[in-house]
Amino acid sequence: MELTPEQIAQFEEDGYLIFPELFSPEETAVLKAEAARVSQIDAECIFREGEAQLAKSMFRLHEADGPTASSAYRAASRSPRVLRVAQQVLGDDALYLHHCKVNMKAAIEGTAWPWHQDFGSWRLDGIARPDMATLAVLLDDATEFSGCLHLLPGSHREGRKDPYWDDKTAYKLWAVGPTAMKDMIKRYPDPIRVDGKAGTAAIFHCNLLHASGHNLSAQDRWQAYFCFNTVKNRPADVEQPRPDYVRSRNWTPMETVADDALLASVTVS
Ligand SMILES: O=C(O)CCC(=O)C(=O)O
Repeated sequence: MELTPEQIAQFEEDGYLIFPELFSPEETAVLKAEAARVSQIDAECIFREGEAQLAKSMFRLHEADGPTASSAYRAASRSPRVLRVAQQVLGDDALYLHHCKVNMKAAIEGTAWPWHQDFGSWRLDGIARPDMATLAVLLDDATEFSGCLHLLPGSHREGRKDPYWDDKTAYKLWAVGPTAMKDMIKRYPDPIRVDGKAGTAAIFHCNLLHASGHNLSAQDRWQAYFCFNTVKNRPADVEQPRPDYVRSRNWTPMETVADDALLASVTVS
């Protein structure tokens, strides 16, 4: 999938692009069913929340091996609609996935992600430059009520903000505190919602501020995330590196597959 020069300029200006219904209902149903299958597995790379211990975040679905491996996610991550888009916004064809995950915000119970920049965590993985972007795919219709993602347009241009360690959430992360966030929200256009039909996707820069609220609705809100880095920006050694499922050491440049590979994966898996 080729972006126009205007779309690339818009990514540089706003820090994101949105693609309504990038994946068809059939493709999205495959990704959703695969996420449901994987969520039943007991694995170190699946984080759970609440009394019912519902899956909140599951990692490493894109690799060919490991307990959470899924041929559908592997195909999706290499699809021209995912990998080729990431190559163009990052201006580099040699990319790998720092990680791939599915965030599952259960109806009524699924909790918030505070305002943060992904590079707040990824820098600590030993990555030198913010030459990274994430492509998110809605696996359910998403609304403000169900806790859709919000992006603060243009906020990536200020670079990284000093984060604090937020351990109040089910999946703990480096977040940006209230003082900096109030200041940023006042100075930038209103946050935009990544909402709409399942299959809709957004790609956003790793310094773009984003957050999402509690799922108050009766519908689950699941989303897949493909977090790309350039091979030449791969992490340097750090003390006590995070596990491979979140800080991948598979730095082989990814190759695109046929655009219908995701649906074909169902028949071969
Ligand atoms: O899934 C969400 O609502 C937000 C997830 C997110 O921002 C993250 O995992 O970094």
